Amino acid sequence: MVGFGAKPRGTLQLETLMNQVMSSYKTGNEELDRWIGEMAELCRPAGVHVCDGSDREYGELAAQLVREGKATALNEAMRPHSLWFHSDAEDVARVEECTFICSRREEDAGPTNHWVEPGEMKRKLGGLFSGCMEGRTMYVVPYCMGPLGSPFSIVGVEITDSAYVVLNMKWMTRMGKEALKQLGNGAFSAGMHSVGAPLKQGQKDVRWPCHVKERCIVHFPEERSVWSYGSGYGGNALLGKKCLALRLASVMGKEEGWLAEHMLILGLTSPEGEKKYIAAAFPSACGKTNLAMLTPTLPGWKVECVGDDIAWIRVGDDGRLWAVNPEAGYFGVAPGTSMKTNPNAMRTIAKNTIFTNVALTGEGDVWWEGMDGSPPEKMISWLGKVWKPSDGPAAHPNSRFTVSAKQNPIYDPMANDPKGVPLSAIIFGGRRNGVVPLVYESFSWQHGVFLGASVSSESTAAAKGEVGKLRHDPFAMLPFCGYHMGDYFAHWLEMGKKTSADKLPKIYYVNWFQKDAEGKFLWPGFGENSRVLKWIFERTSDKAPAKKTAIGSIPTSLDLSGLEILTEKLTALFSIDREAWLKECDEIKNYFKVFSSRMPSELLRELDELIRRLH
Ligand code: SAT
Ligand code: MN
Repeated sequence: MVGFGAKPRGTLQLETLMNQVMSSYKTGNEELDRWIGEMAELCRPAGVHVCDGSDREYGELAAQLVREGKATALNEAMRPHSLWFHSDAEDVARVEECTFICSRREEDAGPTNHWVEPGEMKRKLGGLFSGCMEGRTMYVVPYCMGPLGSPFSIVGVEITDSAYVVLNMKWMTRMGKEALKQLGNGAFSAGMHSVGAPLKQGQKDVRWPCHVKERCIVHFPEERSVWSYGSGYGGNALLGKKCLALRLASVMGKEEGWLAEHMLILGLTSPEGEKKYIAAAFPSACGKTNLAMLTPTLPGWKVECVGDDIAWIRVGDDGRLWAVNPEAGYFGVAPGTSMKTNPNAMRTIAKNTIFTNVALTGEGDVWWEGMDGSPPEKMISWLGKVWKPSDGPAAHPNSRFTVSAKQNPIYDPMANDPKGVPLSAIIFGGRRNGVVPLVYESFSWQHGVFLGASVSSESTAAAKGEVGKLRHDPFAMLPFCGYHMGDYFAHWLEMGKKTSADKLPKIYYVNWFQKDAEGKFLWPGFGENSRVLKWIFERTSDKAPAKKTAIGSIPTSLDLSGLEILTEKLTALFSIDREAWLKECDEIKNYFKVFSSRMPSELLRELDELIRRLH
């Protein structure tokens, strides 16, 4: 790889570029060439750069950002080939209030999405994007979500005026030439992105250009397109991730009979060498990356990582559910990541990593709250100022690392297999300080779908707004479902009818986050979660004991060898407080009313059954 000191290739001037795009430059796809020309005309960039995805291109763009003062190259000896960015203080998370699903009919977006009539939204976007790239380079980023060569993969093209986005897309997707080859002359999902900060002649650029006042992330599900304006933050700007691989893909999945889910995928191998795959859905910043890369404390058990955020799930020829991770990298939350909590993540991010909004140490390395060791004496906080303890956290709570999955020491050997991996279990979970026990198993697929639909979790820093507030987040998909959530529940029920019950993965609910009266966590979590995974693993072949309770089946014994935990803590972890659960049921009942006539009656019946069992 070329070092960050390398000379950048000059970007072409508009005219040369337009000529090139229109006549000589061919991406190999006629519709794409036409679209690039049309967008260049609309956005009026100073140049166009079609990305090839090479290491050389990455090195040149990185060097350019360093020269412009937009990125800091980290200490080459401590964190080779890595970059530090810190954003505009207002542009640090997803913005759900400015995220829209503009389906033709309002009812198709459903009550949990923001909707604007597509024509009206397009007029607004036309205004926002007109001339929005003046003085900047327009990058064309072809990318593939899913393994190259797989018929199930989806090719997208993101047009962006952010070189930071290009660098992130390199690690998060299969990007550039390979994606164009996969595309051929086929159809692609179009994603337009601009930070919304045109540069007038002679004007000096800012470090993190954005236009937060006019931020909007807009999806047109019928056209499979996305328009994102005003933000450079990952979830808003890396359009292959939440926008395409979840919001648009969920719509495609509904139409074509598959699922696009906010789930990690892990492979779990027993001491006897038997391997099973598990997918798990948790809301953002609730530990998906940690679970996906877990180091078991139970001897002989091994976890390997297929993905940490998104799963596409289909019924395979054998009738089992097969899952693919459409991404190629991790966009993980940094704070709390350490050699103790997630050594595999720490090893993964040892080099070739982009850090955003963490703190920068005096030695030119990175730091965040919850990292090993005490804070370094000298640090620049994520705000770009010399840090003092009285300033609050040195790293933003939603600060992130971006890194290729290939660097993960426990990258699963099947992670690139076009078929995916067969699922034995699906887990749902949220961040709940009480009520929900450590783990329980659903009685059936339909009951499992009810569990997914009833997920509630405390809000985190991954989205703008208050942190720690309990909200319903069905299937951890509330911010990511591209259509009516009632129809989504029905689609999950339908998926269960596509195959026989014995082929379906078993469904579980876990809660690592219960607290005692003093606010301390009852369960140690992290590597100790392997004890719960072992129980699930053995349950899927009917080898572990369980007892039926009103809410589901719970373990009668959990492997606690080598773990010191007080009996009263264990009792609390599995206690089912009838009154609290009846209150929970009231909550769920109220919430389900939001979906009115599109709420599947099966799930209402599941709720009635649960109430009956609790009584
Ligand atoms: O910001 S992202 O949407 O990319 C990550 C997350 O919130 O899950
Ligand atoms: Mn996520």
